[in-house]
Amino acid sequence: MDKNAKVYIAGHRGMVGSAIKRRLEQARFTNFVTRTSSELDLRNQAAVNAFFEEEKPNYVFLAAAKVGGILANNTYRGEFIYDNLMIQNNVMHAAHINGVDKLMFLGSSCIYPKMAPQPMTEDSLLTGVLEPTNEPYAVAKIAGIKLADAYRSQYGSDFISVMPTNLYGPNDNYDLQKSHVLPALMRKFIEAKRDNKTHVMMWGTGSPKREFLHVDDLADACYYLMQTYSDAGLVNIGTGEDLAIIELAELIKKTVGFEGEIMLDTTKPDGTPRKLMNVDKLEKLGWTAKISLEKGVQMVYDDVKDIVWEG
Ligand code: GFB
Repeated sequence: MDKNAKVYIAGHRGMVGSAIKRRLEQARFTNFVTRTSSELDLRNQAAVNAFFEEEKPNYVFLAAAKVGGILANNTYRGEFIYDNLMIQNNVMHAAHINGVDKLMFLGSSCIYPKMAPQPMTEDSLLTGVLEPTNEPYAVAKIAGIKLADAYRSQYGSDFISVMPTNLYGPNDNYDLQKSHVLPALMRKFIEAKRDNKTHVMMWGTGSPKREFLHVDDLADACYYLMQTYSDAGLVNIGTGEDLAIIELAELIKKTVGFEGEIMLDTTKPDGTPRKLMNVDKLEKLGWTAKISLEKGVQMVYDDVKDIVWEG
């Protein structure tokens, strides 16, 4: 990637987009083009076309998406499929029409079947039924992978797709109804310690297993793959290690220094039982994660421990 090239990061204020921007700034890229969602509604095809026509970016990181935790996915099912399909269709088509040099599409580990053999390899895509709580989101992301591949095949577009595992880090969402588990539990333990509560309530049975990647590691992998990888299909981005949600809760509890109990709200869904990425392809391409979960959780705690959340 030429460091003077114009880079469009769609979703630059989100957790993923902002991490990619930080990584590129560290590598001395300076020519960014960004728009907030109020400046440019990526669901609006005419607006997206006009934006690309005006800015003509060389590289695009498509990190804009409607995202959320298990409850948000299951509640706003229409928005999760519609918004994501519109955003990715508009951006990829405009990128094609305006001849961008390269585009990276970011998906999610939930594209794989609920009962995919673990750890999940890239070739388990479309081999089984999806997890119902996030099926609309997963279907949109699968369509994005197929769109990128179809444009590569028909038009020769250099569009690549990467599938991050569950992410955490700076600029995460701490809304307890909409967030993912790691920020939700971090907030719950910090508030419980601050208010001298006797317990923290977590959702589900605590037995599902998840893999967590710090978003700075993800951004490093994205930058690496943007420079080195140009092919159809997808590349998993993860650590290759997972743990049970109850173990994650214990780790956050210890990091925060909360001494009360952990209780389970089993009226809330568990979601998919396990979702561990096979990262052999990524490692063969030459990249491995560097930030351990213990270190990453400590970094998040140091970052947010004094925040007073509302709502
Ligand atoms: O992170 P999370 O919302 O998403 O939940 P998924 C992971 C697990 O943590 C589930 C449990 O088993 C939750 O029941 N959990 C325990 C909690 N306590 C809490 C809590 O306080 N808040 C939350 N949110 N969960 C999402 C998908 O799935 O992950 C998306 O819905 C996407 O499509 C994303 O793939 C990465 O890992 O279950």
